[in-house]
Amino acid sequence: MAVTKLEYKGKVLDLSQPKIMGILNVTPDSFYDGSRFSSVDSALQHAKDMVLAGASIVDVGGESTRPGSDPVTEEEELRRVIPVVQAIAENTDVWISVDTSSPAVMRAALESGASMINDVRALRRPGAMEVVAEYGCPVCLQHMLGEDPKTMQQNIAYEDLLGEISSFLYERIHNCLNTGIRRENIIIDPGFGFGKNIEQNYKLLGQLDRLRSFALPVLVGMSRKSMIGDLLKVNTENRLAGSIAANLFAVEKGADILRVHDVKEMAEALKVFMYASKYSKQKIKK
Ligand code: 7PJ
Repeated sequence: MAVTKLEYKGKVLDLSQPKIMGILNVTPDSFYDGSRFSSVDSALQHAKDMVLAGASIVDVGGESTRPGSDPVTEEEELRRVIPVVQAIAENTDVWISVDTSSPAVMRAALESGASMINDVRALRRPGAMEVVAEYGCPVCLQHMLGEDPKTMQQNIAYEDLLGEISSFLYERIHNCLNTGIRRENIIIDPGFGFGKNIEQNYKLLGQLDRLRSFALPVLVGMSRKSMIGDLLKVNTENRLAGSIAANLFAVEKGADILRVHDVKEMAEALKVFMYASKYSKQKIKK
């Protein structure tokens, strides 16, 4: 049976229609200024703005995973992320996701009101899988070639891109189930830009429907990434139209959650796209 909703502590996230996850970076070094907030008040305000604009999920991240970035200490990540999660949980009803690979940050975030863990390393850090199993929360498992954003763009080679991404996700899902994480709580993400060059990113997008065989919700993160910028030859400020096009294409191919910086524009584009698809003979398959 396909998973079409997420549930945690009485909160439900309906995935019968695609949903928008707004990016909230609490890092000093994210690649796009428009998603970066340094005070708790401004971060909370941006979260509220994204909810009003149509975000169903806010994804709070305190560690930059841009290619080549340096890791932050766990203490620093906790200091950046937890007050923001607390503030959002106290002041809104939105589904809060935390973009982290650290078991300590996961635990503290879940204690502070987060509803979901988003891990670009797919719970590979020792202890991470156990924390998610213990709390029984939803988790997004993302594919990344290797385990380190500092080196993931080196030696990019696949014999069978979609096959290798699927095998990786299959292995992580299997491990999660063995650790006590329920299948209903698993979301998968092929990890655009995480150890993939431009052609590989577009091949992945073009064949995204192959991930449907998992019958699990699919999350995609392409917003303002280099796969858009390199094709259009534009800097991060000028990647909105391209990002929207890529995300709508992903919806057509079965994406359930769109992780984006520009919530209002994405929500409007998605609304028009979904409205037209009501009349299409070829339904967006779930
Ligand atoms: C992703 C992410 C993504 C998921 C980032 C950026 C880099 N989490 N965190 N999927 N990307 N699940 O936003 O450019 O693609 S950070």
